[in-house]
Amino acid sequence: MSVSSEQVSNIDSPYPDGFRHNWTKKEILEFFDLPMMDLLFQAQTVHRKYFDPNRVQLSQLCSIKTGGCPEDCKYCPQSSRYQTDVDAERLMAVEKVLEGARTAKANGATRYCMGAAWRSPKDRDMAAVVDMIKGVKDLGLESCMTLGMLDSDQAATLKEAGLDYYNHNVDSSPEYYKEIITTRTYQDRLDTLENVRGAGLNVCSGGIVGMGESKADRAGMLQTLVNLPQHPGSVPINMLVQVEGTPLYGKGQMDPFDFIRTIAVARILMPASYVRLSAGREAMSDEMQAMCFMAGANSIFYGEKLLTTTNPQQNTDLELFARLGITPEGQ
Ligand code: SAM
Ligand code: DTB
Ligand code: SF4
Repeated sequence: MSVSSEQVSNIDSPYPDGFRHNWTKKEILEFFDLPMMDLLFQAQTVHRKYFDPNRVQLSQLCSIKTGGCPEDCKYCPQSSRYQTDVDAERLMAVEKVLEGARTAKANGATRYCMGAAWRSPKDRDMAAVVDMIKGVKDLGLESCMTLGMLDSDQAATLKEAGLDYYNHNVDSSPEYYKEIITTRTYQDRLDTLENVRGAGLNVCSGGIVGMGESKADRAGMLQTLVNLPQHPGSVPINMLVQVEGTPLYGKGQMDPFDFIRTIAVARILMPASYVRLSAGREAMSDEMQAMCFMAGANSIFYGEKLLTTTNPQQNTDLELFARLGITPEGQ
């Protein structure tokens, strides 16, 4: 079975991007079932049409409000329902957040992603959040926030403040999602994405693999993302970071090739989107990461910390880039 890369775009597409937004699960599974080398070749071919294959974008995370979250996401160390090492903290002071942004810029990141362990932002938090966005923008960095569910007024406020991207992941397939989170529905997530799009913000949305889901679930997650009215500009693909105390701790490790396949299929389906090799890189070998870049990943989280867990040292990443001949975007 071979699938031509021409199938990803369609000149008759009613969508302004010219891409397809009507993929069936069966079609997506056909990509997953390709021999690995054929899949990688197709993904590289698509990737090279839209991007320089030797450039990777660097995003730096900052946890502006850590822990104490009322939600029950079974993967998350920040939920107050699980006993983890994460202590609940208050919203960080704006100046502290901007200090982190200056360091991120000095280290070569081009996007600063601020995350809060909230179900959704409260009115009382919005003034500080707006100041953070303005400050990051003044530094000439792209700004991204992930604060939980947003209504359309909140999305408009963030847009007005100058926010570039809003991250809200679908996390898994509609079916498997119910096994992972019960305190908000899949539809709630889609509604937030609609509010974000409606406000004119760029969407960053992806999910997590390695939570015990099936291949069909991975296909279903990508199906949700690709069939949105607009492909998300950024698609973070996280490999579950297993944190002691969370219900998903102790799940068997997934086959690394299945992770790489997910990246490759995301690349083929959403040719012009940034596909981010996100959480979980510390558990990956250099060779696995290189295969992810070959599969079309062109963005990473950079810096020693994700939100609450560790990420590879900057020097380690820069050495890997040098060995692969990869140049960070903006340099
Ligand atoms: N609280 C907000 C929300 O959930 O919408 C924003 C922050 S939340 C930590 C952002 C995303 O991080 C989650 O949707 C999930 O995809 C990812 N994430 C959280 N914990 C993770 C873990 N242990 N491994 C991999 N990804 C994780
Ligand atoms: C995303 O998709 N992954 C990031 C970001 N968006 C907010 C978060 C990863 C969190 C990993 C676990 C932790 O450090 O707490
Ligand atoms: Fe809360 Fe977000 Fe963690 Fe879910 S993923 S428990 S909403 S911080």
